Amino acid sequence: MRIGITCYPTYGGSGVVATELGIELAQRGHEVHFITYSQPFRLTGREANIRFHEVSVTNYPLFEYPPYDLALATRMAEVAQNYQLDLLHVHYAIPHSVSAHLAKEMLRSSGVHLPFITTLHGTDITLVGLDRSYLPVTKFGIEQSDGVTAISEHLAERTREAFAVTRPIHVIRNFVNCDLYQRDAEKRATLRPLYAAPQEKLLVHLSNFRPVKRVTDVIETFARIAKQIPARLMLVGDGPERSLAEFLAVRLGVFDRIHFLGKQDNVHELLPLADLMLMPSEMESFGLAALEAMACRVPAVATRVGGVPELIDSGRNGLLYEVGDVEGMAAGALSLLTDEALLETMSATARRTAQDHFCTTRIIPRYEELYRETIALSRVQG
Ligand code: GMT
Repeated sequence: MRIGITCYPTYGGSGVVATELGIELAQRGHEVHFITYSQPFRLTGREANIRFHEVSVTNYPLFEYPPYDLALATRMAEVAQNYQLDLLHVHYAIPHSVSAHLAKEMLRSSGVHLPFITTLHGTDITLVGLDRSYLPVTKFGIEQSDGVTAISEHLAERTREAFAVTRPIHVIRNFVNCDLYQRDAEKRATLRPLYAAPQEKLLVHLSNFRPVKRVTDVIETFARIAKQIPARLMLVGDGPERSLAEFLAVRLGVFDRIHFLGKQDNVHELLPLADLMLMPSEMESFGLAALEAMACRVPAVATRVGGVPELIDSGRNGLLYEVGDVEGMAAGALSLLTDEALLETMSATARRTAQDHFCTTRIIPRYEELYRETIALSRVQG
């Protein structure tokens, strides 16, 4: 198949999922065209079967707000026509589904059919999409899509409720490449000493440091852990809450125990070095960061929100707490970090969960199947 993919190409779970999906599809022999405003950060640009088409927005003094959505629709239509795309798959509803709809209508007048699928990732529904100024257009984009997927049952349900959507929403959960994301004893022995001494436990948090991630709860939890046992924390990512996190780390006396690593492209090399992940988010429609950690045998201490319970079964492959319960999260983390056998069992179960349910080998065929069905149906409907 020839598939166009549009996403936010910079840091963020939806961009990661879209890019990894494109890479996996290309490896399976499909021709993949990324139509985005910059090259997705996990792409090297040298992958076979993948092309990148940049969307550039022309500015003009009259435009206080340059019309990105229109430039995107135009580029989608051009790429679809020039490369005879079978389908467009957009990630994050706003504005991508509306631009895709416009592109589809532009092409229809020249007799070209371009079905499109929208994947909902979370904040496009739970935060941005619910804003009154975006709600009607988000609903419209979802309804005009030829296929809709959501990354968890929770998100599918929220979408049905909030937007009164009656059309089918296919739940296709986040996935991880279990060959890339795994613990390698040799690499761990070489790299772990860069971040922690042998007697120290190593925790990790990975996010875009937005308020919804509650990075300050990561610091509060870690400070309680570091009071009891020798421990260090790797903070991977960057964003608006970083200075607040640094300020709190200084105030709680743990700044020198924390590695602020900023944005990193090689998270599959960093995650396996840790013993435990902290993900105390206010909301997570799935929690891709926890899945990536679990594939590397790193269980997560997380919050019982959104789609997280569809991934973490508390007490078996991780631990779940209420939002803001930093005392509980610290106590839970300590109970694992001070019991080698328990941590080992939970680490193995976390890896097995990733392998049995969320590996690319299980999830990618579901997207391929949906693409085939959608293309076939759109040909019948003309
Ligand atoms: O979490 C973010 O702030 C980024 C956001 C995105 O859309 O880029 O992530 C969402 O999509 C991820 C991939 O599907 C999910 O794993 C995250 O749980 C989801 N984030 C939220 O729902 C807050």
